[in-house]
Amino acid sequence: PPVIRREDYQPPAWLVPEIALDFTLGVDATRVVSRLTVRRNPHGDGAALRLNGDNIAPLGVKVDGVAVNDWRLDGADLLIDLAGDAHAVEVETAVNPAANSQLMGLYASNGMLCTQCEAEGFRRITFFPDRPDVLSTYRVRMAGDKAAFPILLSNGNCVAQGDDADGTHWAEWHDPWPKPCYLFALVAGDLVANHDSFTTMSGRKVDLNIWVRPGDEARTHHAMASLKAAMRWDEETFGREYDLDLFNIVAVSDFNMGAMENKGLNVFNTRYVLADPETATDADYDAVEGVIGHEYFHNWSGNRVTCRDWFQLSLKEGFTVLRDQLFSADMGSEAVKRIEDVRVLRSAQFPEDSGPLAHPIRPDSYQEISNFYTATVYNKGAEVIRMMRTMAGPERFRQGTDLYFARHDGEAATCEDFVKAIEDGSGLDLGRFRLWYGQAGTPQVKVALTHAGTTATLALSQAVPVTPGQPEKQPMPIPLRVALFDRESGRHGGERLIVLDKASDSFTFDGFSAPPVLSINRGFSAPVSIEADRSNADLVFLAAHDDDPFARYEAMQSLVVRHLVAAVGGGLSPDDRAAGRAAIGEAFAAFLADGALDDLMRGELMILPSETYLAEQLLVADPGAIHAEREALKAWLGHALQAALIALHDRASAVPYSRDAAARGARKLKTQALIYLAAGAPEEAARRAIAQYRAADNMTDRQGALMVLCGLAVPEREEALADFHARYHGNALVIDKWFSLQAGSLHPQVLDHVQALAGHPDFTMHNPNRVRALYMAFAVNPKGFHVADGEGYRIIGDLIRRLDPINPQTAARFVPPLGRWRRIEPGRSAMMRAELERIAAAPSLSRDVLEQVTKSLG
Ligand code: HT7
Ligand code: ZN
Repeated sequence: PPVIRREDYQPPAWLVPEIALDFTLGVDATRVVSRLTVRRNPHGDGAALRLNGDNIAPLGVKVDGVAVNDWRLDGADLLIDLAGDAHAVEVETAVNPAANSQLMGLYASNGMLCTQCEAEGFRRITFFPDRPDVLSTYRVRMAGDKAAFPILLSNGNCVAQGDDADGTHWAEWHDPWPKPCYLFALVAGDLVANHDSFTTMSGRKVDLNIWVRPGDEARTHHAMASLKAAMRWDEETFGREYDLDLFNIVAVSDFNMGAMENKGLNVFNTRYVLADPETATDADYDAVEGVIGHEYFHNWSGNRVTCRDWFQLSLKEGFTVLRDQLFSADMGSEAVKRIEDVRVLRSAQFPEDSGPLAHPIRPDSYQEISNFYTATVYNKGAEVIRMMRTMAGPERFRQGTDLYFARHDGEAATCEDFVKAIEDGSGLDLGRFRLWYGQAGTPQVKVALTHAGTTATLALSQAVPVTPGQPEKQPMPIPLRVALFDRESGRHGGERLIVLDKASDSFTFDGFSAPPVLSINRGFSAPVSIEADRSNADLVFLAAHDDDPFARYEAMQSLVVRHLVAAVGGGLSPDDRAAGRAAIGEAFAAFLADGALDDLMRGELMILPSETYLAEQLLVADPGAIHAEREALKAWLGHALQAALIALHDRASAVPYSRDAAARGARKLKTQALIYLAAGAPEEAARRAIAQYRAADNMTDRQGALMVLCGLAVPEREEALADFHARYHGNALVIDKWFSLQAGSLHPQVLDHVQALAGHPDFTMHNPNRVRALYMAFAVNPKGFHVADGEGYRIIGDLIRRLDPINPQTAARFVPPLGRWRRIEPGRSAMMRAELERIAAAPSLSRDVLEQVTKSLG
């Protein structure tokens, strides 16, 4: 497949200021007439009008009202030579939504019609310059059977509608804001809405609708509350006001990603809309709030200011992730949110950055853009902008974002435009900082603290690892929030922000009569790996005393990582092992009993570093050994702290259900306590888990208990699984949980379970949520995926081959777990590679899977 390169960017030869679309809707056949007003771009290269297409054919072409035949196809694109500088071009196409299993373009989902156009889906509907720097105003007319499609929606405002005598009806929509075609949307179906309204800061009333299938309305209240909170928050925090009189959200059950920010008509995976206590966990509620916020915030960061080309994807995604992270932090616990965000970064982005698919947040080339909707572009992208905010401070950062929005409103901008606006608005010098956009790899920072007289000296050095296509790296500015603690008082004299902008540097701190304890990268101020030679005693001290909650969590994680990495490497004597466990146990006991901690934070501190993150710490990892050592530590803690864990479980179980922080904290603790008891005292855990399951009046408790039972070979497991399936039969999102819990379990027969579930009548390869529920839960379950005989790799390899012809985008997302082979011990590594080769040898692979597999083997 051709490689698209950032450096080859050329402005479009033709602009399309206006487009009118006319849809005659049908599930099996939809006709589309598209009328474009085209204007030659004075900055273009004078070439023919290129209208991209994919899997469509032109049924008729007119130029200035006259049918023409002198168009030609170049691959899937339609080329028309036009003599003048301005023309009206009309093209007719037909599509079959029911046959669209890729879920890109116009497709059918449960009898409803909907679109997904980002990144390149619009070209599967009609011929158009499908690139984000061509902005048009849209007028959309759609007509269809009123009984099948009582609701007809598109972007902007509904300007006219009517009924026809033959049982069809029609609607016309107009969006006054010029937009790229990836933000176009159309929805037609039998939907009901939760209606509400919001008055903006300038006093304009906006009608809000969340559209769902009949019967689901009662589960939309949290989404609506989140939307209104997001609208207010963006006004208060970023000065951004909504700009239409109507905002529609539609929930669909067949969707490739989480949601889509189409102008005025967001389309959501049902997963991020529907929530009630009976069917959604606390984590599900948080995800709904976060994704509703994310898509809403795109109205400015993405829609009003869009991307010049897809290499700039992080311009909208990195910035919008940062905005949704700050929003969620403000809605709940800032500390817990930061810990969760860093956990996602470490488990999803760090492995990407150290593997064969590593790419900068602004990639230089791609074959299939869908493969670049990655944790790097999204989450590391957010971290990079967060660093600018940390260095500028929130007020000066806001001056930068104000300038960015003012300068580029209505434009298709670049990452460089963003950095320049932050630089000009905030007064920061971001000269070398721009390297963060172009260099892949997680910087490794080595830290040594020495002490002489009353001065402590912090010596730092950095190295950015080699990544594919980038053999040499330059040092980057790394902002580190640092505090030095006095051991006696347990306090520090103020935090300092230092910026390491060279390969190595040192910083001095005065006024210490004794060696202080170092707290560094507080709040995870930079997305780097820190290697600091700190004693267990120092880490236990920080886990107990650090006033930065993230640093407290980090000290705990470091203590465990260090112990487990040494244990896996075989470098621990029995005495060292006992000492390591004792230190961890001491820190655990301290925070379990710490009355000053809230339970949400206590629950975070209880979560051990993931096996993926532990594997990241090793050049070559043995997943079996990592799993065994981590489980052994859990068992030791579960046994050693049994009494405290039981007391915790009892205390938390007495808290009645509510959505407040204390009750959510209690629910989090209940499941955490069960996890440790399951490892150290399985009979006690099984007793408590089934009791928790039976007594549950909410999904958090029920799912937590079932998760623990799923990992135990006890009869209560079957009872709970059968009950859960019967209770929620027909509720797709909850049945997804039923699949995931089994596929992600610690049960010794997890592979057999996955294979049996693939043949379950509720399983289908055509619903991405269901595929992910079974197979992604399995692919990220190290116990199952890395089983020593390679069967886990075969399961995922087979899935990729079978799913690729149906839904290549989703299939390609399963390649990265196999792509880790270079960092895995030789036996498993060879089997992972062999599986990739088997996929590569398949007769016809999509561009999506081919790119990921070739790069993973390369
Ligand atoms: N901007 C949206 C991206 C998206 C997407 C991309 C490729 C294929 C399907 C997709 N659905 C949504 C989502 C977001 O980041 O807000
Ligand atoms: Zn986004």
